[in-house]
Amino acid sequence: MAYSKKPLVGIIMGSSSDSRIMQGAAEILDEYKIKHEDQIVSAHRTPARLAEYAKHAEKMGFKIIIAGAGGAAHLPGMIASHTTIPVIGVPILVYNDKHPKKSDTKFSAFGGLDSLLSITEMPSGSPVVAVGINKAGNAGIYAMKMLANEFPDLKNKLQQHKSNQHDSVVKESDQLKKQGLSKFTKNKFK
Ligand code: C2R
Repeated sequence: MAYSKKPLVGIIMGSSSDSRIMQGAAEILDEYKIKHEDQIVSAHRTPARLAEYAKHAEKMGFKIIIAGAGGAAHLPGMIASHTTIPVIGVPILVYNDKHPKKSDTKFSAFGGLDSLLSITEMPSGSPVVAVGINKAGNAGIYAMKMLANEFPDLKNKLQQHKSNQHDSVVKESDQLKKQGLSKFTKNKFK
């Protein structure tokens, strides 16, 4: 069962290169049948479109916006300045393979800390929450938690998610105990 006919969550990202990370949020929402709409919007590259997107998000009635961006990650903060919809920021460790020959420019020089700080260090009065660097899946889970206030069935699903996590840790611990650390590690990471 889907929770609504219309999307409840808007997922945006600064560039197509972020899609490999941001799909982690979509995976979780899809698993729990929460509809989302996905777009590329950049505060830097498409500033007018950013303002239009905020209006679109309000019109669509999105409950949450998940915004991922790397480097000078102004997208989450700027979208938050255009709307009252809560924004969850996903700091992205820039991996730019558009210039494969310049291997030293592939990764952000600051390892994602640049994006994290750009997202979290908002001025007083304009908050954006953020998950860890590249942790788009956590943004999906957090969005579910917020939606569970409105859709009680999602609370049960979150409970189930927690209990699955618990069971998988216990299962691995049993294997580790049985096989011993060396054998377990060789098998797990072969
Ligand atoms: P390219 O791979 O397209 O060069 O983008 C994107 O999120 C991406 O991680 C490199 C990085 O630039 C980021 N970007 C932003 C914004 N727009 C694009 N941080 C923004 O408006 O905040």
